[in-house]
Amino acid sequence: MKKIGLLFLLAISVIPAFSQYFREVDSVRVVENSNTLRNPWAGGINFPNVCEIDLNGDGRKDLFLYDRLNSRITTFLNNGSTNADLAWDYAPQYETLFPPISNWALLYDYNCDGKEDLFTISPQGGSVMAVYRNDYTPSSGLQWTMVTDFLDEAFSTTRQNIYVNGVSLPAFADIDADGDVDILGYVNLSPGRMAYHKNYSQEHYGVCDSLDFKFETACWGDFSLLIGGSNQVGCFHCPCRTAGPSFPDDITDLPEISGDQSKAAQPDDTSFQHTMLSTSMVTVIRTCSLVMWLRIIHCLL
Ligand SMILES: [Ca+2]
Ligand SMILES: [Ca+2]
Ligand SMILES: [Ca+2]
Repeated sequence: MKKIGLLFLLAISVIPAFSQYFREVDSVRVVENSNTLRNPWAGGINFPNVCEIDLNGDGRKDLFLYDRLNSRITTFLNNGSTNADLAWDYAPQYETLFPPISNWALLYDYNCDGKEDLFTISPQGGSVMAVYRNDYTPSSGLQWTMVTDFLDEAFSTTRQNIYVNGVSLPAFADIDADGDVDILGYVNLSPGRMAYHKNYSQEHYGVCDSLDFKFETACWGDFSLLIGGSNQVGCFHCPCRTAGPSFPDDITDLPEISGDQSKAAQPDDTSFQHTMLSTSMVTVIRTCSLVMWLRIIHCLL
C-alpha cells in the first residue's frame, strides 16, 4: 500500500500544472451611443434605499445605496464636481465596512455629531430595529458601534420595541422641531395610520444625542389611508381608530413642500405605480430623499 501511495505522488509530481487565474478588471471603457459611461462597472440598481454619508471624511456627502432586492450595498464618493452627472465615483472599498443589514437600511445622524448613523432590522429579526453609531475617525476610517439591537420606547406603564417590519420603512425626522430625531412608522395592526414615536432626549437631558422614545400617538397627522389599497387617503380628521389592516411600504421622504417648513408624508406602496403626498403643519428634517434617488439614477445610468 505504501508503494502505491509513493507511485501516486511521483506520478502527480511530473504532471504539468495547468491553473486558471481570474483577475477583476473594472477599467474597461464602456461607450453607449457615443457617450462614455461614468460608472459602467458599479452594477445595477433595482430597489435601493439611498442615503447621504461622508464615507472618507473629506466633508463632502457621499452616497450609500442598499438594494433591497438583492441585499447589496453600493457606495459612491462625491468628487466635488458641480456637474451632477460627473460628481459620483464608484467606491466599492467602503461596501464591506458596514454592519450586517437586513431588509432595509436608513442613515440618520441621531446623536448630532455630524456623522450619519445606521438604522436597520435587528439581527434578532422580527419587528425589532437595531441602531449602529458611526464612529468614523481620520485614523481608523469608517467604523460602527452597535448602540442597541432592540430599540424600544415607553408605552403606557411598560416598554416595547418600536415596531418595524421588513416591508414598511419608518421615517426618521425631527417631527416636533426640538432638535432630536423622532420616528414615524406603523403599528402592528395598522388601521392605515402613522404612528409617532417621540424622542424625549431634549426634554430629559437637554441634548439631542439620546434615543429616549415614547409612543406618542397611533394617529399622527389625523388622517387615515384608504383600507384595501390603492394608496389613497381614506379620510382627513377622521376618528383615531378605524378597522382593517393597511401597510403602505415606505414613508422615508418627508419633503418641505410649500417653503414654510411645513412637511409632508409621502407613503409609497409596492402594489401601485404611484405615490401619495399628505402635507402637515409640523417641522421635520428630511432624511433619504426620493428626489435625490431619482437624480442619482439619472446620473449613474
Ligand atoms: Ca466624502
Ligand atoms: Ca452620528
Ligand atoms: Ca424631536
